[in-house]
Amino acid sequence: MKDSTPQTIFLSDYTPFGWLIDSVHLTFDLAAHATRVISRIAFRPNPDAPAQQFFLHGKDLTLINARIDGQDIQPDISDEGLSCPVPEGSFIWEAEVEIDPTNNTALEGLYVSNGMYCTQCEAEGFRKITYYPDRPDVMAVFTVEIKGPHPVLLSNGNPQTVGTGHAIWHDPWPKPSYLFALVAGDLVAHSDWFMTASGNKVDLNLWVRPGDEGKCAFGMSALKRAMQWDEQVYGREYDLDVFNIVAVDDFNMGAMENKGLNIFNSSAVLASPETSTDANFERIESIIAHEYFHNWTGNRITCRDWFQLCLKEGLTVFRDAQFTADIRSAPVKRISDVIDLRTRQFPEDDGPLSHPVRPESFQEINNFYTATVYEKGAEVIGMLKRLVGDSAYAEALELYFARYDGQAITIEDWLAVFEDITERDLTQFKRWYSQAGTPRLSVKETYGSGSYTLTFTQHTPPGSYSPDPQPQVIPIDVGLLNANGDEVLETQTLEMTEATQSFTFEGLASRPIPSILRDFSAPVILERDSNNDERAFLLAHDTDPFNRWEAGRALARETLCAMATKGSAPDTRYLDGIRSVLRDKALDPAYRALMLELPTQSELALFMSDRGLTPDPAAIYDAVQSLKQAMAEQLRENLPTILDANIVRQEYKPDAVQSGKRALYGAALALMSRLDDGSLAAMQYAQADNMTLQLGALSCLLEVDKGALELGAFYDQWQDDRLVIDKWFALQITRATPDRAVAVTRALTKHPDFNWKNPNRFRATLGALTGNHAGFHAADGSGYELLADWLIRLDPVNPQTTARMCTAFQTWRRYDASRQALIGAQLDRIAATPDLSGDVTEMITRIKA
Ligand code: 0A1
Ligand code: ZN
Repeated sequence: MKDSTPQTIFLSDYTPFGWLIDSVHLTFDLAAHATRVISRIAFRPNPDAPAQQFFLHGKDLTLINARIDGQDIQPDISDEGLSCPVPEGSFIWEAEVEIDPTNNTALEGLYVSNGMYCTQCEAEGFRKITYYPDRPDVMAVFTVEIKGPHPVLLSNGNPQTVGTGHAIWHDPWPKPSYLFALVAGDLVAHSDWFMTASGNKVDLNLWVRPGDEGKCAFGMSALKRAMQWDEQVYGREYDLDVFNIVAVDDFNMGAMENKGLNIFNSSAVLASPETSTDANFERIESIIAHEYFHNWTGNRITCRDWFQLCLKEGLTVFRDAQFTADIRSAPVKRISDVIDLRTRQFPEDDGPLSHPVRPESFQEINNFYTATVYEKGAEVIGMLKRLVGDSAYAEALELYFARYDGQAITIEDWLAVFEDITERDLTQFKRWYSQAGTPRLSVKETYGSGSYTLTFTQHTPPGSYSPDPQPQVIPIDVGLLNANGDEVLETQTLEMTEATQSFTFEGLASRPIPSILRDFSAPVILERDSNNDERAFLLAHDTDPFNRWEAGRALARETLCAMATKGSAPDTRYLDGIRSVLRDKALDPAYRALMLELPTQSELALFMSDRGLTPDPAAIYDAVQSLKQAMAEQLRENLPTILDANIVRQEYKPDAVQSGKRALYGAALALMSRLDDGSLAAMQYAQADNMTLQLGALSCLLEVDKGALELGAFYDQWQDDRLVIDKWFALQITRATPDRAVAVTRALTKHPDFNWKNPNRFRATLGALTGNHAGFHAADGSGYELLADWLIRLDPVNPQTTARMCTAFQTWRRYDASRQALIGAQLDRIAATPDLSGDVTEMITRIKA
């Protein structure tokens, strides 16, 4: 169905809604194609709002009847909602609408997935359920009655009456409509309980399809650990008698924090050692924590409008990262987050989709659930904490919860608690929220008679959002080492506020070696003209684990760039340095595994274009392959020992210790496969009793062009497990050589299991192609064409997932003229598609701009 022409909405146009809501009563009579929703809403005038016409959002609804104070009315109905005259004081609104959940393939509003009814209302899905002021600043207490022939009927809050066929739920906490949820189906629960610090017993249920009961234990344990952590670290307790989580197979995102009833993509909650990798377990743990933490940062305190999305998302990502760092390894988590930031956020901030952490205009809010809002939003909070210190941060958060509980607020309100606690002026710091683009930070140094000066210059490339970027406040963590590798200056946070600024350190016996931007203290690109000797020195000696890893990464980037552009040989300083780190048994295996990982090919492409070079995807791919081969040769003598020391013989546990060993084992196995033609990997594949090893071994085999038999056997073994088959789809594409990636993807789109309307399967296939850098950028444009074909096909079914996947084209201006022309042609073809959704129209328009 065609969306109406997209309209641009501006932050500066914010006006409060003219009414407050005292209560909402909803009755759902569930039916596959004709669900009836009856609403009864008590409105009263909002004394703080300007006079306005009464307007309720509503989309794709059939209005059966509407009444005000018991009198039938005939409202004016448009594509976006309805309006009508209303009494001057309080009044009761009643309406009955009909909706068709079965034909709701967009997975927004009320829809059916595998026979189960479920909802997704963030950001603006509630308006597809009934007429309502569907905006986050309208908070209300909901009572929900559900009628339907299902054994399990769930909604937000606490149950009042619950049974097959009928249930009533009451949520005592006022909430915006985007946090509404309803689930009905034939589900089974994995149940447990949690005692809060103040002694309230909370029933915990993880609801799944029959057959998935065996995949719940880990999610439940993660939930309990998150609940305890939020009490201990943030003093936040849970506030209802029950907490329900439901797993659904068809879901556009990872999960959703609906009050008391979180709904999860099954890939983000179901886990077992046989079917899930260590990375899956860790992701599940962090998503469960993330959604749970939203109960305070998002639900109790919510956003005034969608421009403030980072208020809840940046803070909640920051909190879930703290949780993972606390219960696993802090340096490993930090490094993984920076890799992720560079892979997803830096390219976004560097291209046509660049926007500030708090955007000031949008057409479709669903297009702003981005790495900038989430991950850069979390980085901004990390900088704030670094600048004010841990105890001021803790005090500010206490004040935040006390002052704003039950309110819908803005970034200004958030910053106000920091200003009040610290008496700092955060006006300049606020630019992190309003300015787009990644700052480049360059460094010069001078040394003489014991005095050492670092001079920093910051520069943010102008973009359409920020044509004239101003200097930002950048916390730069610095430590100094002497030539023996001893630390002569412990980490200090330098606070840079000017475009160019110098910092001097006195009393040094010799010229130090600086370790700059320790712990990645700010989301910037450090442009340091240091040489590879200095990088090799820091790789060997830096006392900051992040910067030690970063030195290796920088060396890898340099050598790969030289290999790809000049045909240079691999830098021996890199190979020697990596070998020393790898042999250092004092270092955590997970950390050593990260050291063996090479920069992603898209990271290298950004790195090259930052230096004014045009990245050649095929040359980058070849460079990565040769460097991996050189690493394998270099480590030939060491690999057997490393493999032997890191094989896990105990019963499988998805904890940090075991998964770190498996990560190092897997990285070593990949190198070994280049020396033994995959024979050890084949043996490990045959013996594997957990998915980490099974999939890891299969990946090693495919990478050396082996594993055809194993690939077939894997399918036969797992054909009934949809989440494992997603991995089977994705791995073949990820591991395909650039010349075969498009053909492999095309063949898989013809596979009987390619259920393309399921977002997970679509992403496992087309998403995997976009992640195969050289394959997607095949010089003949076939990757672009295949993706465009499928985006055009998916758009009428699921515009939101289609729009997200358009981001694969965002970096197009980086590449050569021929590739730009090929991508441009596909963008034009998508744009010319009749009845293109508003979501995709906005994305394509921005990408082409
Ligand atoms: N708030 C959720 C993510 C989410 C956002 C949008 C959705 O539909 C458009 C669904 C989920 C989170 O941060 O986890
Ligand atoms: Zn979130």
